Formats: sequence, C-alpha cells, structure tokens
Amino acid sequence: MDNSRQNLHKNKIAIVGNPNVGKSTLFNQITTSYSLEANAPYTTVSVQRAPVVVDGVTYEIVDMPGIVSLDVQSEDGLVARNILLQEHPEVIILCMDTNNMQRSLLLLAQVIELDIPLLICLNFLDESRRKGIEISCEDLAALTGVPVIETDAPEGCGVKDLLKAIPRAAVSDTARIGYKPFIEEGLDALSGCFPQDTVPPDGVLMLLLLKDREVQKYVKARYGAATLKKAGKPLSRCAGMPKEIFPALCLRSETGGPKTFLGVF
Ligand SMILES: Nc1nc2c(ncn2[C@@H]2O[C@H](COP(=O)(O)OP(=O)(O)O)[C@@H](O)[C@H]2O)c(=O)[nH]1
Ligand SMILES: [Mg+2]
Repeated sequence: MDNSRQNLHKNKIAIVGNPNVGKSTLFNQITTSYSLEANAPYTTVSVQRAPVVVDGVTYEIVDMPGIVSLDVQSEDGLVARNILLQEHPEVIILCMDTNNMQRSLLLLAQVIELDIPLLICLNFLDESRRKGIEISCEDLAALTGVPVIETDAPEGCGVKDLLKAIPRAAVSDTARIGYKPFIEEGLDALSGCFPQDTVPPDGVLMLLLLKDREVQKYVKARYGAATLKKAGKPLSRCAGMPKEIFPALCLRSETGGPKTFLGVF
C-alpha cells in the first residue's frame, strides 16, 4: 500500500524518536552546518523547524518532541504524531538510543507502519559500546530494508552520511508486523471502509482500532463523517481490545542468543 506517499510533503524531513535520544542535538548539528543563512530556525511550543540545503536541495527539517509510542498519552507526543499524520513529511529520520534498543525498536515498528520513507540513525553508540552492547547496522538494515547510519550527535560524527542517505530513505516492506488474526481481520475490515486509492497506512488503521479520539478526528477531517461512521462498524467488532496490542520488538546483543527476533505480542 503506497497511496500515502502521494500526499507526502515534499522536502520536509521529520526527526522522530523517543525523548532524550539526541534529536535536538542532531537538529542543531544539521542546521549549523547546512542552514540557509537568511532564515534562522523558528520555534513553536516544542517544535523547531529550519530550512537546510543538502546537495543543492532545500529541505525543511523539523525537530519533533519525543514520542514513546504512536499510541500517545502525552501532549508532546500528540504534537509529534499530529505532525506525522497531518504534515506527511517526505522523510522520517528515526533517531534511536542504542542504550535502549527495546524502546527504540518498539517505536520503529510503529513508525514503519506509517508508510513514510525512513532513515534510521543509531545514536549514543559511544555509550552503548562502552557497556559492551553490540549492534549490527547491517543486520538492522537487512531486517528493515531502510538505510541505517551510525551517529555521534554531540560530536557531529555521521551527520554528513545521514544527510547523504536522504535520497535512499525507504518504506520498509520487509519488516511488517504480523498481528494476531482477529486484529488482522479488523485492519482488513477497516481498510475496506476507505476509497481504494486513499486507504490510510496500517499505523493509522491500528490507531482507529484503538479508538484513538485524535485519529478519529483526523479521519473525519480528511475523509468525511460518512467514512468515519462506516469505519465505526469494524471498530465495534474489535471492542474491548487491550491497549497492549502493539508489538514488542527486540534486538538482542550479538553475544546473547539469537541476534534479532521480532516478538509480536
Ligand atoms: N554520549 C552521548 N550523548 C548524547 C548523544 N546524543 C545526544 N546526547 C546527549 O543526550 C542529551 C539529550 O539530547 P537531546 O538532543 O536533547 O535529546 P532529544 O530529547 O531527543 O532532543 C544531551 O545532553 C545530549 O548532549 C550521543 O550520541 N552520545
Ligand atoms: Mg529535543
């Protein structure tokens, strides 16, 4: 399903990640080296935006508030999610703290389901390496099918490589989440409620299944009240679904057991 790409906001890059993973540090590194002098970064509540030029192309880069899960509870998280849903960035840079891969991978699994071209940035490797945590860039790239770049944000290491990789950002087709059958059925039924060429990505359908109010509002605004009402029927069939249906996705260190496994609830 590739329809969401039609609505992507060209040349907008969103830096996404859990809180305190180095997003703002990365943003500052990028904007310091590649900024358009005429336009200083402009800030709203918790979002910084700045125009940057990479290889002659001007992008708007957006430093997002931290988000723990797409199934957000916090106000900040909601701001971040609304930017993803409503502004449809052309590329997401997912910044991951390699000290806390389980948390980062949970968000990765969800972000993949938004069908927005993605680049993964492995940050905090200086610390995680000291702790003996080994993470294989190649394995993660093979698992997801998206470019994985190592960075040390405070030192600015890897930032150039990250920007060079922007044209290779990709929608992951290889790391799809396999939900339990009743959820897959719910997603199928929901997707049938939308016009064929504008079915929202699974990540949005999943939030609809969870009866997320903000996503219901988004669907109403974008697709109309009739579509939201139609989508209400499959919703009621999945009534009572636990909130914990989002997948657990873990990457183990090279030394302990299997290198990677996708544990889906
Ligand atoms: N050691 C280390 N510290 C980092 C790295 N990236 C960011 N930090 C530090 O982590 C803290 C949080 O970074 P920040 O960019 O504010 O995170 P954000 O919440 O994701 O925007 C700051 O003190 C950064 O200097 C990294 O790769 N290694
Ligand atoms: Mg920040």
